[in-house]
Amino acid sequence: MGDCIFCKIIEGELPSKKVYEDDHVLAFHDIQPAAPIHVLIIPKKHFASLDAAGEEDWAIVGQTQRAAQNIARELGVAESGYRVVTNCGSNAGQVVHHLHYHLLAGAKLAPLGV
Ligand code: DGP
Repeated sequence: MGDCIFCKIIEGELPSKKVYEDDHVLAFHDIQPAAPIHVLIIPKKHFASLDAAGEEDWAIVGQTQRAAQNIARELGVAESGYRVVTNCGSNAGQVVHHLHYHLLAGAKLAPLGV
C-alpha cells in the first residue's frame, strides 16, 4: 500500500531481521526494541489496524496471533512469559498504520497503563 513501511518490508524493498514467514504472516525484529525480545508480527494483507479489520480479515488476524504463540515457543519464552499487544490509533501511540502485534519478552515487563 503506497508508502507503507511494513508493506515495503513484506515486498523486500526494505530490510528486516525475519523470524517467521508464511503465505499470510511475516514476523521480524522491531528496529527500536522495547524489551530484550521485541518481534513485530504482521499480516501480509494491508489494513491499518485492528479497528480497520473487516469480516473477511478475522481469519488472518487469528493466523497472526497463532504465529505469535509459535514464535514465543520457538524463541523459548513461552514458559517465562510474554506480552502480545497491538496499538490501535493515536491515543494508543500507533505510528505504523499496518496492523501489527508487538511480541515483548525476555524480562519482567512493566504493568500496562497510562
Ligand atoms: P506502533 O507504535 O505500534 O505503530 O509501533 C511501530 C513499531 O514499528 C515501533 O516499535 C518501531 C517499529 N518500526 C518502525 N519502522 C520500522 C522499520 O523500518 N523496521 C522495523 N523492523 N521496525 C520498525
